[in-house]
Amino acid sequence: MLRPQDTTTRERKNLNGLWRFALDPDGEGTPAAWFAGPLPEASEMAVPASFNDIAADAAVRDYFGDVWYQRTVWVPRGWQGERIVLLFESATHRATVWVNDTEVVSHEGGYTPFEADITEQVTPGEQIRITVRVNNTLHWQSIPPGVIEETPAGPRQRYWHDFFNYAGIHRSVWLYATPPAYIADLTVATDLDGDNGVVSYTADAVAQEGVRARAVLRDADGAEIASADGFRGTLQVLNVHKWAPGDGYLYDLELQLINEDDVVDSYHQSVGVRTVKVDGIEFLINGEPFYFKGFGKHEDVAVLGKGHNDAYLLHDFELLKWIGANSFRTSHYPYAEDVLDYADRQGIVLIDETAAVGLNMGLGGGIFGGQGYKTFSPDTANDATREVHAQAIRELIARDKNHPSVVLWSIANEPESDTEGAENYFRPLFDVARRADPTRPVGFVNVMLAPHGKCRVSQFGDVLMLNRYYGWYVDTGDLEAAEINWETELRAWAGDGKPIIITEYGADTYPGLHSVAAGSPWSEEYQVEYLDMNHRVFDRIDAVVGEHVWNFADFTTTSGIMRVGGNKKGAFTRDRQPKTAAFALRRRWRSDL
Ligand code: BDP
Repeated sequence: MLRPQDTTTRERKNLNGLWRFALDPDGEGTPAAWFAGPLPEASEMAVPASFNDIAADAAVRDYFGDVWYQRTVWVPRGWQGERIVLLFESATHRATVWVNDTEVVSHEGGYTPFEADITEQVTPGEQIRITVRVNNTLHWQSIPPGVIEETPAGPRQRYWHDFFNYAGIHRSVWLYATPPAYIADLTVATDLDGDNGVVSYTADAVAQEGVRARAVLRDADGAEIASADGFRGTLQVLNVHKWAPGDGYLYDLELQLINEDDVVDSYHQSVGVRTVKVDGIEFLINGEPFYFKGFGKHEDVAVLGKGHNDAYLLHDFELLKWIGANSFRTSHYPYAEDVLDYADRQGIVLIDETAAVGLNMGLGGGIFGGQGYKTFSPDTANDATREVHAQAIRELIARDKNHPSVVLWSIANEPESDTEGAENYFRPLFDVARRADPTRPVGFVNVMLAPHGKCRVSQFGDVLMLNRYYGWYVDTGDLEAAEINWETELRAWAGDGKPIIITEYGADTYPGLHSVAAGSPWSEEYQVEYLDMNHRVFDRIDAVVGEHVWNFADFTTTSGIMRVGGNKKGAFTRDRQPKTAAFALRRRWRSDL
């Protein structure tokens, strides 16, 4: 599936704005066919946004089940004879869509796009009604998982990940048109050959008889520098300007479908020419050792929840630049595609993660209240869950494969990984990722409960990604003990001979809480002492090739005795003001100051 764009042969219409909206707590909408007419008793809802925090109403905020979105739209009258497609960049966690009275598509998974060819359902120049049933319930066969538990006060949604279950239509919705013969997919891979670059491409087309393909590569100034004929081919880039961390130089690859001498479809793909390789304990970008400096982030802001917002996108990247970060992880789900496009242009490096978070009942007991479930079993995370997980990996890679910023796939965050069930669950998922993308390393993020010697899944990864909280969840307030214990564990991992990225380390910090007493958890001073201790350990171990502080900014979670208005491990507050630790990180990461 290609992202909609305007080209000489394509046109798109953005459907963001206010949609009609209704909760459906009694599940009436489907039997009563709410799609067949105006939504009854509808209010209005912003798209893109999470619906949870828009209304000042706990019943909306904590709602789970079906919600309905609806709007009408005029199909542009110039689209006669074109193929017309309706695309959602995401709907969390699943959706079914109707155009007028006809169901056109259903999709599982809250963070990847889906589309429907609606050419047969529409007439250019006429109005259509689009109705979407979004469902945000988490269960054992969703990624991420959850359960509905009966309580004396009624059913409650429980889940085991540490961020709020924001839901709704979080990203753009598009109506777009292509010619009937169209480019359906395009994959690029790049390599370096001395001073020159190599761009290989493969295209799929739904083509009419006699249509041929041509690829034209242009530099950032628009000058044509190479071209090739065919649905697959290789282009040489003399004296290539490489894509590199901090230098988001992009070429433009235009793929054309040509009938006789007419270009019948044209699609543009930006291309960053770079290589990624793991070699021993090194993580190489363009053959040079790369050290990850940055954060695990979240898509999480006031009012919008997980709704994409361009102003926050730019501001967050400005703060990354200010603090000297060169990378982040899209914890704990695929982010909006605008984020990846911008990372490409900014030369920010990404670890790209699926929404497989909370597959760990060991953690459920300690932090989020006793659960009493077994993670992997026929009744809990099972073969059907793994198939949904596999599909989430395929869809992530299909969507993000052409982004030079993405250098590493993370197929899960902190799953149970010290049992036979975990080993059996994960082994084939690594194969799924490698088949979908043979060009990038693959890993998963290991949890403290599965330390070196116990973890049975890290053997499958090209890179070790570790989340550790020595000095926070263990050795709380005792950084001397934490330093010894952390270094001991890390040295054991270093013995595996793979590069290690510390994908999480962090301490909750209440902004404005200060203490002159060393070792005072929650204070701004303790966050700095805690980070300093971690950095001393990392700097002593060669295999450590990256440090991602948890978290870039404070974020919203479910309520609980461990959370004070959310998770407060941010270097920045939720409204992006720096804590003292932000200045400490800036001093460490900015070599130019
Ligand atoms: C890890 C999780 C992350 C949490 C973090 C924490 O990967 O989602 O928010 O720890 O406890 O367990 O702050």
